[in-house]
Amino acid sequence: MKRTIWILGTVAFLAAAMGAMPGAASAQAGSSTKGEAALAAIEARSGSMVKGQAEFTVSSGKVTMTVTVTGLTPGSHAIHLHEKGDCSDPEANSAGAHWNPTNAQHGRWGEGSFHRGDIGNLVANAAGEATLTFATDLWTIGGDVGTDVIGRSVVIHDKADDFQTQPTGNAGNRIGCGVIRAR
Ligand SMILES: [Cu+2]
Ligand SMILES: [Zn+2]
Repeated sequence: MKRTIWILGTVAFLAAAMGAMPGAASAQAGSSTKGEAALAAIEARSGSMVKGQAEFTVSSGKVTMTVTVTGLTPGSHAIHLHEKGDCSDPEANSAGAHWNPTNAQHGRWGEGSFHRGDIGNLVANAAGEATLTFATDLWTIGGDVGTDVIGRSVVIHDKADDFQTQPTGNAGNRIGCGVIRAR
């Protein structure tokens, strides 16, 4: 009897361990992470007044991102997807580098070499408001790890992206950050 209980316990443990493996997790992802929409709530960092959101939807094989932000200084501000879904640091350094699953050079989206997170620049009006709509078939919501935006972060910078300086675009401080979550 004792031995039977031990075996059952081992089976339960193995089942739990397999559930945590990447292969098994993707089979479960249908209900939890593979979806048609995602959202990042953008919060202020580096002492800024930035607030906003980035919404992601899927249509005809493309992901469309719609960003609305307030609290910016008028003018251009770099916006990127960064590799880590972690905005906990006061200066958003926890978000890591630009999302770059293809090991590319930083650049301008759609021209030569560019990171998968190199969205470009937001342009804020005199009231500090900016909106941007961006669509691409290079991203997915819940697809392959090299395309999946879930678990990345949206980062907004103090300065404009110059599309040349490696590996950051010389965009300065990280003034807004939001983790991209399935919804
Ligand atoms: Cu950035
Ligand atoms: Zn980049």
